[in-house]
Amino acid sequence: MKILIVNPNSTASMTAKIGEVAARIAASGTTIRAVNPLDSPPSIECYTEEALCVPGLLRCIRDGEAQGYDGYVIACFGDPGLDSARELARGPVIGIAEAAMHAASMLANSFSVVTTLDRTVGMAWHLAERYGMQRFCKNVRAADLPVLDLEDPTKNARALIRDECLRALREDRCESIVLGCAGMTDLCRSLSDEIGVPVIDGVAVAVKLAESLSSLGLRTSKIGYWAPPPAKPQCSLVAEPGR
Ligand code: 2AL
Repeated sequence: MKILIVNPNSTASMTAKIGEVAARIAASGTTIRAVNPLDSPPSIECYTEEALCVPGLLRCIRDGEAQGYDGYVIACFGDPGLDSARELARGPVIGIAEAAMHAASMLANSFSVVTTLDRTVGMAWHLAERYGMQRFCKNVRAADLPVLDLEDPTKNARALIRDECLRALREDRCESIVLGCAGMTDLCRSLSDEIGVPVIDGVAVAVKLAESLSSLGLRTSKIGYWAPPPAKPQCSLVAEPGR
């Protein structure tokens, strides 16, 4: 079984961290590879950056199909390009926000999302609505932390996130926490131990979901909504940059 994780931002240290955490939790027969486009924004913190990352992300999925991957994870909390990726892939494609929110709804009666910058709060609410999760989502809170501060040990990211999680438990009365960025993946276990409620990292859940759906022989349906995109002249969705 081969699972390809695509971090759609171009920060290689974050991709490596995501790949290490995923390899630790994957089953022994599963090969994990984590990649990122070279030409996408270094972090994705608004809708424009989401749109800019999608062509590179789709090229990663296209290449994954040529290399015979069984399933894919889109490792960015906005789940950018999720429907398009499903049009290109045979195997399951899982977004980390949809994975985390669904898992949270099965582990607790409610969750709050702890995300990075304030401007991503509305984006996470939009996702909760899209996935039918408003009934479980008590709040979306920003730790006021740029995504790339998660890569900088001097920025005290873990303490800021922990404090926001504790405020969520106190003020929102939520029963679990969803981490709102793929770059938080390495903090999940220790935060869960420290604050005493399930802390859900979408990267881990998405890897296990892609793995289990694929092991059940389940693939993306190709008869309608996620059928392959039609070929159109001068309009290759996945053309190389500059071509
Ligand atoms: C993210 C994420 O997961 N990766 C990234 O670059 N931005 N999400 C976020 N809420 O900031």
